[in-house]
Amino acid sequence: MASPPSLLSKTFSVLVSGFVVLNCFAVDKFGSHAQVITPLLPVDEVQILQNISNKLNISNWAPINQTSCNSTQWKHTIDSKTQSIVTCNCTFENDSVCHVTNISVKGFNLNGVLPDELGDLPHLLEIDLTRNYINGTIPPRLAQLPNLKILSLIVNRLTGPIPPEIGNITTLEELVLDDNLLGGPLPPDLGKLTSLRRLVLSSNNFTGTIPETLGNLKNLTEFMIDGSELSGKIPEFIGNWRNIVKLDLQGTSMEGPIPSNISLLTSLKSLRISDLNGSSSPFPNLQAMKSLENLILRNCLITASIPDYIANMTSLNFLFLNNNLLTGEVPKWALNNRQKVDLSYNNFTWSALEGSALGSCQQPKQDKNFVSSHLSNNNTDDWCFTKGLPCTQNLEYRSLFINCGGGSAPFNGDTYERDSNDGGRVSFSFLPGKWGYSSTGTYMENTSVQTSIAKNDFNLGVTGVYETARLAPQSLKYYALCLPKGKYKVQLHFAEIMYSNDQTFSSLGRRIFDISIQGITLWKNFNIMERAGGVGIGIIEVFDNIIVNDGTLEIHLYWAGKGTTFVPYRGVHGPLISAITVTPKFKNGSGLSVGAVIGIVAASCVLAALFLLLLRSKGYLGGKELVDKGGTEGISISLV
Ligand SMILES: *[C@@H]1O[C@H](CO)[C@@H](O)[C@H](O)[C@H]1NC(C)=O
Ligand SMILES: *[C@@H]1O[C@H](CO)[C@@H](O)[C@H](O)[C@H]1NC(C)=O
Ligand SMILES: *[C@@H]1O[C@H](CO)[C@@H](O)[C@H](O)[C@H]1NC(C)=O
Ligand SMILES: *[C@@H]1O[C@H](CO)[C@@H](O)[C@H](O)[C@H]1NC(C)=O
Ligand SMILES: *[C@@H]1O[C@H](CO)[C@@H](O)[C@H](O)[C@H]1NC(C)=O
Ligand SMILES: *[C@@H]1O[C@H](CO)[C@@H](O)[C@H](O)[C@H]1NC(C)=O
Ligand SMILES: *[C@@H]1O[C@H](CO)[C@@H](O)[C@H](O)[C@H]1NC(C)=O
Ligand SMILES: *[C@@H]1O[C@H](CO)[C@@H](O)[C@H](O)[C@H]1NC(C)=O
Ligand SMILES: *[C@@H]1O[C@H](CO)[C@@H](O)[C@H](O)[C@H]1NC(C)=O
Ligand SMILES: *[C@@H]1O[C@H](CO)[C@@H](O)[C@H](O)[C@H]1NC(C)=O
Ligand SMILES: *[C@@H]1O[C@H](CO)[C@@H](O)[C@H](O)[C@H]1NC(C)=O
Ligand SMILES: CC(=O)N[C@H]1CO[C@H](CO)[C@@H](O)[C@@H]1O
Repeated sequence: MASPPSLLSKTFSVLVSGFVVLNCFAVDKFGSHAQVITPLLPVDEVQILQNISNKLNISNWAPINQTSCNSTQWKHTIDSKTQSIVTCNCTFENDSVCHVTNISVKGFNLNGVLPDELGDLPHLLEIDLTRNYINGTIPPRLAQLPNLKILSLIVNRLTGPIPPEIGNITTLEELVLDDNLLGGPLPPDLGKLTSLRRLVLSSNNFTGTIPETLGNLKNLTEFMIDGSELSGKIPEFIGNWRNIVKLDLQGTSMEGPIPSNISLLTSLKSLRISDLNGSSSPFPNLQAMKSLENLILRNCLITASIPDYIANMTSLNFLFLNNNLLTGEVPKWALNNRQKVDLSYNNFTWSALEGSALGSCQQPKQDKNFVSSHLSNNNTDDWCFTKGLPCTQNLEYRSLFINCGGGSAPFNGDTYERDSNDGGRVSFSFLPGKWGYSSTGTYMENTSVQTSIAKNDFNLGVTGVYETARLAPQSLKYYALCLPKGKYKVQLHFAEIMYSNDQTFSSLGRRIFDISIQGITLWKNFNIMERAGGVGIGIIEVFDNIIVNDGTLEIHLYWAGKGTTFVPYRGVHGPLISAITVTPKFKNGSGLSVGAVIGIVAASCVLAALFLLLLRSKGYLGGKELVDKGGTEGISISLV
């Protein structure tokens, strides 16, 4: 990947934008000879722009003067994601006066502070400062802008709340603030923004409940609040949003059930809800959503069979209903069509039709994942489609070394096995009787990024097993299979290798996922960079005394919607792991006298896990003193 452009770079290519938005030169209609008048920016506007430029640390606008509207300095386009364009409307006062209408500086790594002075340019229609390194807070003074339509501040370092004053910009059509560090409750004043079409607040730290007033936003087409701490029930008033096309509620702290009036949202093309708390719910009524393209209801406690009408949704491309309590049989159409289907981790019953129709455990069907989706089945070859992945071979005493995402590699005196299968969409892979993984989800926002292998794009100095890693968009489960009963030590090796180590937007990634082993959540909101103290640093998380009872050891890394999703490009999120070590804590054949101990150990495991979570929530375990930055040996967490 090319290094991000620098404003100072000498090789900076300056392109004069092909579309001329301005009419900066007007013809004097009354002169006998046409005379060219240069329309000018008012002097005070020049000063305001100078101050904005200083505060944002924009070097390529200079020099700013009254003729800047007609300056090449104001039109740099490198590519669609990297451009700095300021446009003016020069038709004021008989085409003699210009005012700035659009400020769009995207992908330039601006490292200044968001300036109040943006509120002093009353003709502004658009402020777009996507993908920079800007800090500060959202200025309440923006509420002075009587015409603003678009405020887009995606991927920056902004903190603080959304000021209630923003609710006074009633012309606003797009408020797009995802991938920042904004927090606090959402102001009820946002309900006054009745022209709003896009409200995108994902990947921030908002708290509280969604204000009732948002039910007034009848023109909304997009509402996204993934990965925030927003809680409460999913509000009934979403039924008011009859124009909504895209509704994203993944990884919040909200509760089900999904309100029944979701059935009214007939324009929906993309519905994505995940990780609901609360009680189980029936399948929401989606019958009228004829245009649905993406349907993701993941980990939503849905107890029902899949309704037949889904088969009639001809535009449906993604059907991900994994990690629910779905019952009945897997519908035939889900096995045969061209949709991407993930029904893994459910409670389906086996039907005589299935078997080969599901694919086989060694040869997955393209774009389908049915791992662990059935309560039982009658065919030992189909073991991986049954809950718990029962061992159908002999139990075998052994250790396991996996180089996730890489080839076979020696490391710390052991040989780590190859795990370099990058089938892209192939979502599971098993060596029967040995080990395997199942990956769910898709990088939906960026269909070109479908790799499941992380690349060290920024040339971070990582070595050994840390050079490569396996990635998953949502959930990654590794299984050690057919292990004898007993206690095992699990070591998980991590190094963040997808973000840069500099002061650019590519360094602003926050990869956050949960770690569970044997179904017990041992880390919520695990962040490799935070634990290791930076990018490109290997750490090992050690989990001692993991109990295997029924042959299978399950390591689950799970993206619950938290963290950034647009750094360094759209779609990057989800668990990443470099290597896995599993070693038995007993000697081969040394009499597995663990039986009696298991109950006690299991109980203390739960207690220890709860204790750990408590410590984490109190901040005691977040400290860097536990992390050895110097080497690859990291902290050790002992469960018992
Ligand atoms: C620009 O900033 C300077 C220094 O902070 C300040 O004195 C001046 O009033 C500002 N001008 C405008 C037009 O905001
Ligand atoms: C402005 O940005 C340049 C590099 O882009 C940096 O060297 C300089 O320190 C920044 N200035 C301020 C005041 O932050
Ligand atoms: C404004 O700046 C441009 C360079 O961008 C320069 O060519 C022009 O002479 C300046 N105009 C005035 C009035 O200073
Ligand atoms: C420029 O401003 C005038 C007056 O507000 C408005 O009528 C016109 O549509 C604007 N032109 C453009 C291209 O936005
Ligand atoms: C913005 O970040 C700079 C360092 O990059 C820091 O010096 C400054 O205090 C921060 N300003 C605000 C308002 O957070
Ligand atoms: C919004 O505007 C109204 C009337 O213009 C004003 O009374 C109110 O104080 C403003 N609210 C905020 C939060 O600025
Ligand atoms: C809502 O959208 C419609 C159709 O685009 C438009 O006519 C109407 O003015 C919008 N309402 C508001 C309050 O902006
Ligand atoms: C999110 O907010 C909570 C408190 O509301 C705070 O403890 C936490 O540090 C914040 N996280 C981030 C990433 O800002
Ligand atoms: C699906 O469409 C077919 C043909 O249009 C129709 O006969 C059938 O009733 C529909 N099924 C459901 C469950 O809506
Ligand atoms: C689903 O299966 C799990 C066991 O895997 C069981 O505990 C649960 O009761 C089942 N739920 C339903 C609704 O069948
Ligand atoms: C599975 O086996 C049981 C008992 O052996 C039998 O009753 C049942 O019909 C079989 N189910 C299927 C789907 O073959
Ligand atoms: C940079 C820029 O837009 N320059 C334009 C200024 O106006 C003259 C006359 O209309 C154009 O020829 C330039 O291209």
